[in-house]
Amino acid sequence: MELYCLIHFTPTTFQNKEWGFGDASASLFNPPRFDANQIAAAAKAGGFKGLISVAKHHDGFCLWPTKTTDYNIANSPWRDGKGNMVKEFADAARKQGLQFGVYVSAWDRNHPQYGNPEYADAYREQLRELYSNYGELFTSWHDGANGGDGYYGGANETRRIDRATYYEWEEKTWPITREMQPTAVIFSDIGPDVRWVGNEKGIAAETSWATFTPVAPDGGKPAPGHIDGQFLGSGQRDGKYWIPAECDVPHRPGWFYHPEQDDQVKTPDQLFDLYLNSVGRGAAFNLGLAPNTEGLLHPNDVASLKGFGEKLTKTFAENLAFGASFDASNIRKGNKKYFGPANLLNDDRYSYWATDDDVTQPELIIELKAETTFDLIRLRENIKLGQRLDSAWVDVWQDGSWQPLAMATSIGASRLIQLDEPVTTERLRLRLFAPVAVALSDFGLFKIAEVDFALQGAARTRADRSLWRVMAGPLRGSDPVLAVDGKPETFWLTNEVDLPVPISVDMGKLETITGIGYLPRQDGNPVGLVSRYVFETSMDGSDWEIVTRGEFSNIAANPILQYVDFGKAVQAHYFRFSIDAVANVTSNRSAVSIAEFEVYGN
Ligand code: FUL
Repeated sequence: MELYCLIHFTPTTFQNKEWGFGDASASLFNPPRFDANQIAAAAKAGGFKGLISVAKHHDGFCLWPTKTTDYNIANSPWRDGKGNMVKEFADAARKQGLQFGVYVSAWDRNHPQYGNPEYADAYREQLRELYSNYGELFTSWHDGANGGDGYYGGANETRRIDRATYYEWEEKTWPITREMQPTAVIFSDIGPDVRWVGNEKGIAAETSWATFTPVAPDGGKPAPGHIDGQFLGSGQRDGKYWIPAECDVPHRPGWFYHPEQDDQVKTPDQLFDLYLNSVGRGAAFNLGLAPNTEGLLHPNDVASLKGFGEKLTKTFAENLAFGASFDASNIRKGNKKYFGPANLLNDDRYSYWATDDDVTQPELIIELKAETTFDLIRLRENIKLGQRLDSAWVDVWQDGSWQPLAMATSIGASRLIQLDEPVTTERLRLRLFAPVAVALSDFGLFKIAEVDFALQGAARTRADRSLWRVMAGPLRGSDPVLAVDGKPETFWLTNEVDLPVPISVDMGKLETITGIGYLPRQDGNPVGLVSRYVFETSMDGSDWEIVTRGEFSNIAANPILQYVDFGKAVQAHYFRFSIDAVANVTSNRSAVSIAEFEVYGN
């Protein structure tokens, strides 16, 4: 399918949070203008082929009237408690000709029995309900976040589970999917059908294999949220199972709608780059859509999806290689009809050019019908016969000899190679390298189309940092000034210290503050990512007042700028940001890091 969308919408949206704690009243959930058709039509315009409803996120609120918990849509005021949002999404998807799937978070921060066998049974019952009443599903999506603090029916505590055994994925849970939705692919960190690519940036590795052997960090049995992630992005050439990757990435910085991110919606060009780095590397592209509190996608999101769809349609409207003649160094059994290179130009992804078994490094000379300008090359293997190609090289005929133009590794279901600049030529050569006979289904040349697009909305005003003086106690580690130097690539990092760790700033003048921003380190290293904090202000540097405290959820998987809006203006001369907890660290000793810390005014 290559392209589909994932919709995050729960009471969490109405709290302007990323991860709901599980304690939001169901009465919050009342989007006055909710329209599943607006969302499905926008996805369709973007060229997407399926919709996945987050039927339940970590907060535990069920968007359908379930028998398994009272924390569900029937107890919200929306449609007078008679609504079923999963149903509305499913119907809207089908009306647009899109397939439909469900995401049901295994972690449930509301359920009183979370951690006990009763909850694991209830979770399976939730899957049964969703597998029964919404037609054929194309996917059942399981994320890896599991266990931690939550409301848990009022207990307000931290609950850890054994990720390898608690849900009995293979023994009890996935067999339900196989039985009730046999054509749905199961997505999770470990597959078994489609694997997480290991980041939430929308990018697969440059060399990317569909074959993969999942193992737990301790070398034992893996499970969602319990996997050695080092090969998630690239897969493994000698992997034991066929588990291609899916790249999930939100359209906005966060998965849920936050009004302050209205001007940070990814543009059509950015989406196209992600398309090249996901679909163009043989993976699927799953784009997160976030309805606002009205129950609609913001106009920026709608416009960007439309622009992306136009860019895809225009770019791929015509394969510029059509009409080319081919000269292949070998054709399997000499049978041109079944195995000849003319098959490269039809739309059938399973008709192909193949070589004899002992020809593993064939060449193809391509004479285009006229001089042609292109900046994108597409290669596809007949993926039913596996991912055979180690690499492909494209050369161009120039001044009487072949000059290397482009190359790619691990071709797979689809490989898109963008050139640094457009090239004009009439004559090309393709060289393929595989350990076995090749089975190439597609050769395409395209010119990337331009589309007009402008985001609406003004950016926030950042407070001036030139007078700031930073104090962070007598800690070893890098200079805390790096946290406020305006350079996202540098960061303050301490040695292991007792939490909480405060960093305080004398702003040098009186400021009016309406929000703060924490940018986690951007080098990909997960050490020291702040997950809980307290923010205080002061007029004199000795009397402090708490303005806000909270959690930066999902920071390890998606380390983006964390913006906190106070919903009011606060006057201060000093502020103190205390780091209470760090992602993936359970003890109260840890290193902490900050790439940038900002305060915002009106
Ligand atoms: C993650 C979750 O923790 C995020 O909130 C989001 O739902 C993403 C798609 O999966 O694991």
